[in-house]
Amino acid sequence: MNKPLTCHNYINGQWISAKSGKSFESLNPANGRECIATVPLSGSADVQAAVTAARQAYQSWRLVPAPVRSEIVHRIGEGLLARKKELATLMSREMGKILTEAQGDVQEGIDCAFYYAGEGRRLFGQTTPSELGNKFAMTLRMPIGVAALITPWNFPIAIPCWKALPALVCGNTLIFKPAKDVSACATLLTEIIAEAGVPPGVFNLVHGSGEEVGQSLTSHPEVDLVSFTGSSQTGAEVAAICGRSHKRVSLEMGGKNAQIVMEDADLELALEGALWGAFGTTGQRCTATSRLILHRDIKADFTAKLLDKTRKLRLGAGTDPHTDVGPLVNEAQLKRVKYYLEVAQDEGVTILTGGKQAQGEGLDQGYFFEPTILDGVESQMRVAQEEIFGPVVSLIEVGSFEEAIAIINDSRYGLSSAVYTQNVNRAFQAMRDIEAGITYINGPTIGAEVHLPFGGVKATGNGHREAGTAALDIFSEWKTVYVDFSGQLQRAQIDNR
Ligand code: UN1
Repeated sequence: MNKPLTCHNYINGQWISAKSGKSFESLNPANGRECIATVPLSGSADVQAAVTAARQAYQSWRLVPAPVRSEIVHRIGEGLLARKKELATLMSREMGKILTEAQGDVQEGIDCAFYYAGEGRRLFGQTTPSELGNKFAMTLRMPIGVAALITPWNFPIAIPCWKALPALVCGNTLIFKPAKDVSACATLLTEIIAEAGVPPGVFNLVHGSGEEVGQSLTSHPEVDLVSFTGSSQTGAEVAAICGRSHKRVSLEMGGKNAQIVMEDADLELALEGALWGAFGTTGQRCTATSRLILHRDIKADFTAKLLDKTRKLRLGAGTDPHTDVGPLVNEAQLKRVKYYLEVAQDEGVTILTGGKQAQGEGLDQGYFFEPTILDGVESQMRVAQEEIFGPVVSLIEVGSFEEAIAIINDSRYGLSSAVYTQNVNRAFQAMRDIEAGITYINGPTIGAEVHLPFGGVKATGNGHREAGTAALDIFSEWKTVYVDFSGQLQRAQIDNR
């Protein structure tokens, strides 16, 4: 076991403890007895210090030319690249995902940095003719101010980067509140951001709970924008608080993503996709496949093969290179997944494989759950409607493409979706008719790239998209500018008529 790290808050360019002097521990989910880090348990006084610093720094940061701001973002990318292995290993120890996926998570942050570094030299607005002579019209992207970034534990580097890097390029100053389970990863990320040359107060880190730190950021009158990724339930509360004080709020919430496999699909490809989509990251992605909608003609064959592949998945610590599926992130998640297995039994579904906490050598001290396949699931059942966030996938049988589309849309969520078919007409109908922010044709529900918009419809989002140029619309505000060089009063809609 390595010696636990000591984490600090990062406020106004200083690494400091919580004002309360209290701390909590971040534990290894593969071995709950290993403490990864001790972390400041912050409260509203720490939030206040961070907001004051961010508010003050905003006055100069907003005036730094965007191409200069983006050079710092480029250096953040270089820092992430140089420390990719170190970050990935720490992530694997701290939240359990397997090493290759942890490296992918860091890579997503690197991609994001290099993408938004370029954006600093674009940040395009529009120029457009005025309806009046000798008058010029254009739009400019303006920063919003102080932004709070509240992020989850499942993508400890990628998701904070999706938020922080476009926000910095746009000229905002930030307060980062990571999930408690990934405090050490957040600290290392902050170290890299600080070393890249972000001026004091521009990027602040406050560790602690959602109830304390999250709540106090969301309700703080000097915070102008909240960008939140987490559950739909918490997102609704965040939005309600922000709504009352006219804060901009961007929400990325739950999913109940499905993969359709039609009778004409390339079955081997669909199988690989299902396995990766359902059990990659132990099912703990917002984009994870939690429903498999299978055409009845291929269902038996597909299910038998899926079962065979699922049973071969090796559980273990994410840091072990032989592991396919790591632990759940903490005890609460383990309880949640166990609870849904009770629900499944009450609903009368068949557990084809898995269904319980995993036992065995190397597994007893961790939060391991067996990869689970539920059969005989009907669309209205709770296991087909509610987000489980674990290695559990439900099989739903359909008799036609139309029925498959109806079932995929029978959800309060709408993040990711996938359709496996060789029929081009069906593929295009699916692109048009599926109610989701993301649709994959012949690919799994996971695997979004940083230069395209990411987000969902219905209870998944509130109309915003992260990543790509879409993120700039979260972190900047349009200013419309008219320049009249006629030297006289010109009245729009009235003169020249
Ligand atoms: C998430 O689970 O919140 O598309 C993010 C994917 C990843 C990002 C997932 N690139 O699965």
